[in-house]
Amino acid sequence: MKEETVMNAHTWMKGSTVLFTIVLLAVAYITVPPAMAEARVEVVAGQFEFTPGRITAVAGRPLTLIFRTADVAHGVYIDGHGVDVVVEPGEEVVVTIVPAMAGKFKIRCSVTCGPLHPFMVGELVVEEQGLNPLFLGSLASLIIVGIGATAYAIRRYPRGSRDGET
Ligand SMILES: [Cu+2]
Repeated sequence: MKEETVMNAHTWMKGSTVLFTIVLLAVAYITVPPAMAEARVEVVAGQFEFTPGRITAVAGRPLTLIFRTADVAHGVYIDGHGVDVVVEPGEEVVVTIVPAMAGKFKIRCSVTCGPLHPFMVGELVVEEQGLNPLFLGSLASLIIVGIGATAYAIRRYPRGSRDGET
């Protein structure tokens, strides 16, 4: 009878721990989506390059680009992202994109700005969004708790003892 009470308490504890972890998992997954804060990058267009020449982004995460020119008017055309703007001296052009998929996309100057204009090419590198670390942490703790609870239950209540045979 006493044994049974202990086992019930243990089973309840195990159950609630697993339940708690599942709730934590769900909350982490819902409240912290991979597309977290928006990223901002300032880009200066000049003869005959973009600075930085390579912009990294994460798929699904908004990226705000702030363009300026260091000299004459330049254009900014980003392959596959519908960006086609002209940046005049003294102006600031702000564009927000949400890259849909991972890959490398060319950034070209679309205004003839001088002899080396055709070589004025930059790159947008979009990376795959990784799994949320909080989600992975919750998943790991769920597995550890599960294995621990099972191992403990097997040791504590070997086959047969549950029927009161001891
Ligand atoms: Cu240019």
